[in-house]
Amino acid sequence: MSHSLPQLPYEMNALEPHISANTLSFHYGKHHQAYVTNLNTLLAGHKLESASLEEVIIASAGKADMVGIFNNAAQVWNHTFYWNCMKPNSGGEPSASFKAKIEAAFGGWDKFLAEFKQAAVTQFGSGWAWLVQDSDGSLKLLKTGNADLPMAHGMTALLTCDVWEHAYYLDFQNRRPDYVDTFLTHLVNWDFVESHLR
Ligand code: MN3
Repeated sequence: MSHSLPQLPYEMNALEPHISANTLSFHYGKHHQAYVTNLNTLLAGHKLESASLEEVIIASAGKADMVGIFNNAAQVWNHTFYWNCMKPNSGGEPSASFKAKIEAAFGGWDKFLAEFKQAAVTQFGSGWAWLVQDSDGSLKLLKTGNADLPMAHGMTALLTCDVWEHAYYLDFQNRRPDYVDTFLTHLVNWDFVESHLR
């Protein structure tokens, strides 16, 4: 099967004034598209050519001869997940039951926000910050470098924030902490996040 760029779940300007249409036009239209194009090129004639995206990610994770396939497949998945982790006119909180789970796991809602921000800001270089559910059901924070993602470590992704510079540089320049604050305060789609709880 050939992989394709999923439709953005909102208009290109829908996240303004927080994330501009200019950022999304490059981030979705150029970067995400390039990962899809590169993946299809790398998989042409490959034994994983007809595998699903998740199957490609799991089969290539940690394999020295499939680094390029893993990086592009994981970035295709990560970006689709990231777009869906946001919605226009957000900025609320999760459902009472999900919020209670987060408060129990992290010692309070504000403590969770602070720890998520800390993970996102301290990921050195390019990568991702995540709220995940581990195999024992517990909620944890994770930061990963480059394309790495929770499913390669047996964890379920609930929420992610892209901290590659291409995600925020046009709108926030070097101010990654302001981008992460804005993401948490105005953009997270908590219904989507909660829908991945097992
Ligand atoms: Mn990105």
